[in-house]
Amino acid sequence: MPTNLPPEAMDKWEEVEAARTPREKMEKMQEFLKYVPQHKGTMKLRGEIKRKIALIRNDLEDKKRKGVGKSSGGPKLFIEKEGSAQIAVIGVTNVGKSCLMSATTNSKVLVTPTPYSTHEPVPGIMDYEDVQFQLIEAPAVMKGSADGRGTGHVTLGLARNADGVILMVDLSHNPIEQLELVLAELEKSRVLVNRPSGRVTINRRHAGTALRVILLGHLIDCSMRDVEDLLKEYKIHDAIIRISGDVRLEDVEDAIFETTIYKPAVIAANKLDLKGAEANLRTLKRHVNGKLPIIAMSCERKEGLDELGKAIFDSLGVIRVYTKEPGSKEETGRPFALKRGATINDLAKNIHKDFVHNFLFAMVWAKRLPFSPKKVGLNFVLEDEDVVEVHTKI
Ligand SMILES: Nc1nc2c(ncn2[C@@H]2O[C@H](COP(=O)(O)OP(=O)(O)OP(=O)(O)O)[C@@H](O)[C@H]2O)c(=O)[nH]1
Ligand SMILES: [Mg+2]
Repeated sequence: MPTNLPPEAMDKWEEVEAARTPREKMEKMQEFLKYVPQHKGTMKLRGEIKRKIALIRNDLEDKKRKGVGKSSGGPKLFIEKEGSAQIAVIGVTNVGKSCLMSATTNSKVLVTPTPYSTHEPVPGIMDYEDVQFQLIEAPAVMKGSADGRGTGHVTLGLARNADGVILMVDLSHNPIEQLELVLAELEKSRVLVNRPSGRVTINRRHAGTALRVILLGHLIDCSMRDVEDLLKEYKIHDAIIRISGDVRLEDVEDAIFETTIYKPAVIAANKLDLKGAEANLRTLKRHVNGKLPIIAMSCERKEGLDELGKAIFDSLGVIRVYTKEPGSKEETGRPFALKRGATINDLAKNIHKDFVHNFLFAMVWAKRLPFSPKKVGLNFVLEDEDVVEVHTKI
């Protein structure tokens, strides 16, 4: 057992899972913590649960401050998604986050040399070719953000909730230090920007479906039986568990608490126009060593903005699919942004919930097809820039 929790803790966790309101969940988590012994093996878990409690508490206090129906109040923890993807702009103070918002979006922001001038999340829509991303400027990260210093929980909560992140650094002085500070705070709040080699996903199912472990990778320090036993100890009896890459029992436990999550990221290396920036860019590139894409830019001179858009698009692993009405020559407006590997079935679900039910066939126009258009079924795998006409019964 990675954390060696006593049975009482396992029972409490079941109550956490069953809680119906955020307040109840928070209270049950507090009770759960009392049963978690304090030793090195449980440090990560305790930190994570405390972070979750703090997030719920912030949210509840925020709602209370605002009152019902009022729109003023403290920083909003989560911002409703708009566009094809939500991207959090994260960085230490003064790197030019607001400048990026003002250069690429319609949002009203304050660009100023005064540090920590953005106090709450600011959303704005950025166009990249014919897709739209929602950028959200997060209040600056500082040392201790992950422990709640400043508006740390808001900033890191935004990163956790977004579909991807822009890690912004100022090239005019020590970008490596800035990047490492931000990465350390993200990691402390269990947000990773490099895809881990192993992955565990747990999909809870209704009672009676039993446990099904699908092993696509390797278990390093345990057997399938150990995985099943661990889940049962947490009272998880009905779920599909997918394991890929190299996985330890500890990673399975992480997945139970949904602690570690992965976010695609792009480094925006800003202020390329300033003295010393070119040399700093070179050392930054050596340091990152190809692990993340780096876009050199100057928000003030509006240079590198298209490259940033492309890097975001590529990192998210999305494809654009255009639709048209049967019989029409014209495509209908903006494309659908779908995950790479999406099928006609996914597209149909995105168009309308009845589309799958009433589906007859689809016609696909694409350069890669020897005969285009091609008549296809729901399982056809789409690619970027495909044009689709869906035919339904009604
Ligand atoms: N030379 C140069 N200055 C820039 C660039 N981008 C931003 N700045 C300047 O850097 C300062 C800080 O910019 P902001 O956009 O307010 O920085 P921020 O990251 O939003 O900072 P906080 O929200 O206050 O933490 C301002 O004086 C900007 O004019 C750039 O590309 N080149
Ligand atoms: Mg700002």
